[in-house]
Amino acid sequence: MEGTVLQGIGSFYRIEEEPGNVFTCRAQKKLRKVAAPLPGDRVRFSPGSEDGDGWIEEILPRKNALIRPAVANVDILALVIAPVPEPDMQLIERLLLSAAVEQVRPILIVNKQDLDERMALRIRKEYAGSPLEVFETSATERKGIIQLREVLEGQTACFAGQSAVGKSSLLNVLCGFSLETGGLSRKTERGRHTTRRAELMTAGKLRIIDTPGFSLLDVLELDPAEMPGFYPEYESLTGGCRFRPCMHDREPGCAVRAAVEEGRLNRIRYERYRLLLNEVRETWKERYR
Ligand SMILES: Nc1nc2c(ncn2[C@@H]2O[C@H](COP(=O)(O)OP(=O)(O)OP(=O)(O)O)[C@@H](O)[C@H]2O)c(=O)[nH]1
Ligand SMILES: [Mg+2]
Ligand SMILES: [Zn+2]
Repeated sequence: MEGTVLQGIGSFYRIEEEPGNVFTCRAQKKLRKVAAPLPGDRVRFSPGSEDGDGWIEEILPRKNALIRPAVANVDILALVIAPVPEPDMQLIERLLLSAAVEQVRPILIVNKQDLDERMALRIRKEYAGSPLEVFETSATERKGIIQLREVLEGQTACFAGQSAVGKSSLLNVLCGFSLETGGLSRKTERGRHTTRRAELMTAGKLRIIDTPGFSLLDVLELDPAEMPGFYPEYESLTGGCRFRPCMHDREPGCAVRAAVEEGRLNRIRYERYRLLLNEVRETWKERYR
């Protein structure tokens, strides 16, 4: 049989053969050594005689796969931020880059608009000129939900972001799910990691993967030389740079930096780019030393 992996629980996987027909199977060690099945994966499996008895035989070719969150075959990466907990925008920058590398369309959702509307305005300014789409929502006041539903319909979308930004709350409102939601820890002002595992769920025309919030950072393996290509608004100016190729870092006569100096490109986002470029360089060096 063929089906889609909904969720992995230890060495068990829930696989949907067709809507409503779900099997629990294990993955052979041999297979897990090459690549562990991920939510969103299409797999070939033998269902076994009883539920939990079956085996995954093969992972079918992937369209794409993200490392963090670990999901496969997604069309949209919906990154959720909120005024609280305070966003780690460098983390968002890293996720945006990983989406670009895997050809996943990223969108940014600024949730909890009921608490503070200024954050979304600031973010829009920072990403002006980039292809990133920004949405403003409030899960508690059910605002911005219709606009969000419009882009998600017919797509497989993975929701990701720090713990307690409201990913599960948004999905409850969007899809009529009743996922568990949690508050912030009073001491640390951080999320409590309410969602424990990534899970693919369907509601009408929406296919959504809810994921646990993260607070740890992951590195990204990418040839630094490729990085400017993932910033189309920088790439369009590259013809004016003195050096070819130009990483738009410290090179003299860089047209991108000039645009930042003259206020035509956002400085905050540019500084994030340079910081991330340095991270990517470090990782690359360590790997190929
Ligand atoms: N004021 C306000 N609170 C919200 C909103 N959306 C979610 N919350 C609250 O934020 C807290 C965290 O919500 P969750 O939906 O559990 O967050 P999550 O991103 O799924 O968190 P993890 O599963 O831990 O990754 C809960 O107390 C929600 O009630 C919103 O739009 N406005
Ligand atoms: Mg959650
Ligand atoms: Zn340049």
